[in-house]
Amino acid sequence: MSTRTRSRRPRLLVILGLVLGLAGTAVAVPAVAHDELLASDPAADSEVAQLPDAVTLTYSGVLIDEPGVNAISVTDAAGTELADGSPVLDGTTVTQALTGDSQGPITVRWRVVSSDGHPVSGEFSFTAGDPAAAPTAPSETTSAETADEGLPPVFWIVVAVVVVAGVAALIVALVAASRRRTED
Ligand SMILES: [Cu+2]
Repeated sequence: MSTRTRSRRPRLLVILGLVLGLAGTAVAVPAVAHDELLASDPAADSEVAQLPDAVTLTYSGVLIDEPGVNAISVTDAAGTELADGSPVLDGTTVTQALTGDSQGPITVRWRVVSSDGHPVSGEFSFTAGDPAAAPTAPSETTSAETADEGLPPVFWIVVAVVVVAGVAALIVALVAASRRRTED
């Protein structure tokens, strides 16, 4: 009978481990919330009379400023790159100078390093001038390059779940081992 009370304690340990693991995940998830794009000029899905001299993106936090980590690509319907030089970072805003006078749908793809050190990325578009005057895209589809390098928040949630599962499996294995020892 004494073995039953002894084996109940490891089981409690497993439950405690799982609860702590899950609590850790719950705490980690809000910390995973990266800075997000709050606004842009031109605004997403807006129409402007002509291609502006620059696009400005405003984020929810002060971005990390290191050479080459922040990148903004601005392309017209033909896929021509309109960004002129490197983006200029000032606290929570990034300004990318533009060149040319492209009309029609303009796509802005951005990748910046969030204040928590994680790369974040996204894209939006606006329309400049006359949509009918948009340059036609080359026949080969270039939409395959939309896969961006930034790790989505889901990745970190999956990592957290895997870590929790690993710890739980370890605890279960240790409990099983100690139980085998008590039964011998
Ligand atoms: Cu983050």
